[in-house]
Amino acid sequence: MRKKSLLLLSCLLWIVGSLHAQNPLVTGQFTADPTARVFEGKIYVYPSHDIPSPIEKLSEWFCMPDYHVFSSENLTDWTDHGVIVDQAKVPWVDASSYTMWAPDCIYKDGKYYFYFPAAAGDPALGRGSMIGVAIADKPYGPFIPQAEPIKGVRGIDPCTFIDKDGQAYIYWCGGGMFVAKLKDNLLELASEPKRIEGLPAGGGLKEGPFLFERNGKYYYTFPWVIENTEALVYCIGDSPMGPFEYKGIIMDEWADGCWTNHHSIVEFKDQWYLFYHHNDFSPEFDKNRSMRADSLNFNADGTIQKVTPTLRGIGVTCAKKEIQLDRYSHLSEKGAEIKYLDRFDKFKGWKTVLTGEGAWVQYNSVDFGQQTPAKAKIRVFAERGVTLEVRTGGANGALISEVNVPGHFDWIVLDAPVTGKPKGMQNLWVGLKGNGKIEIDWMSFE
Ligand code: FUB
Repeated sequence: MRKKSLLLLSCLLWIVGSLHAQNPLVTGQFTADPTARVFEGKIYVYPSHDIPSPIEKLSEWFCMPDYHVFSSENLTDWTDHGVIVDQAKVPWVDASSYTMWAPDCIYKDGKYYFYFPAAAGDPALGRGSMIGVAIADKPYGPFIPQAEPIKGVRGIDPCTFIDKDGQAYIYWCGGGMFVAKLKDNLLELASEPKRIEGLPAGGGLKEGPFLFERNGKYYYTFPWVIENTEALVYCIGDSPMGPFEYKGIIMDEWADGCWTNHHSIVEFKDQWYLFYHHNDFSPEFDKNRSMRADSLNFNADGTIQKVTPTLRGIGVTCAKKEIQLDRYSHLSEKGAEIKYLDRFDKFKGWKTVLTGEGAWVQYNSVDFGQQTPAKAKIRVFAERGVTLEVRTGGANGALISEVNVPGHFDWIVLDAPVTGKPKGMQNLWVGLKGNGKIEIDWMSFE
């Protein structure tokens, strides 16, 4: 049911889709701390917005001026709805602080409530980060900010949750991990802040709480520095306010030194997804991050299966689109590498470099639709002539095209006849026939 509907949408929507598809989900700007919600039958993602700092004070730190919201119907094509809240337009926020860290959004009674942290401009409101609310009639705004932050809350990373009985809760961190009940207006605390009980001891910082409910159990999830960088971990409890019992790791710490991770977990069309972030477009500076998503699965006892981060991510790719093979599902052990297309402009993305016999790349879940394509198109760079084999279903799958690439000294887009009859959803495999070296940007079919 889920695969079928995503499959249909993948080719219908590619013409209007405006943004990148695999991991990271968005290119051309940084997008951190993604909170994904399902509103009006679509996924809406509310990330924070890292920028390279225009002010010296924050040149080595987080610099976050505003929020965009992104939506997708098919998990492949993402629409950027633009800026929804800006530090310069919230009455209580210090407009030069660049402190708009991880946000959240929930729906109640026809309104969308967007929660965001920021430093206040007026010291009378308090020092450090406060949490404000902006309200809209639609998930993409326009959002009208409240005049003042929520009283009684100091901290960052708000997460909100409305239980089946209608009671709303807010979670945040700041000198510990806290929860409080919210009043019906979702703008004021209805109880004193309470420290979350049952969290694991030891390690380093815990932050970024995200709570969701499944089968009557409450999952309290958060990033935690167990050793070196933030792992995503979870606890389970019988009440939204805890106590919770630690259950384990959802995603391991980043091995490459990116210090933060920040996530949300959402069910969409019968599949659960983990949204998180990594510094894909900024490998040398881990405060410029990009949001990603991968599928998340549960065991029969309700525990969460560990998620391995992938580049392929989620969603089906229409065969008519530029298929970015460098966001691969599998890569040969020898002779295959992924590199930036332009190391001075990383938003241009990546290329796959295949060197020597037996080098290949596989990209899963490509939707060929019901009409067999007549030709393949491929953007490549090869100084000497090579031949590529294109197959569906892996190295031993059906050969659908052989692409003879002449030697050349610049990137070219080549056409090659499709001799096989690919239809429906396929895993695409591209490998070198014989020896040689080739760089591939993308391929598509028409
Ligand atoms: O994005 C700024 C901060 O980094 C977030 O608020 C934390 O959760 C961490 O991701």
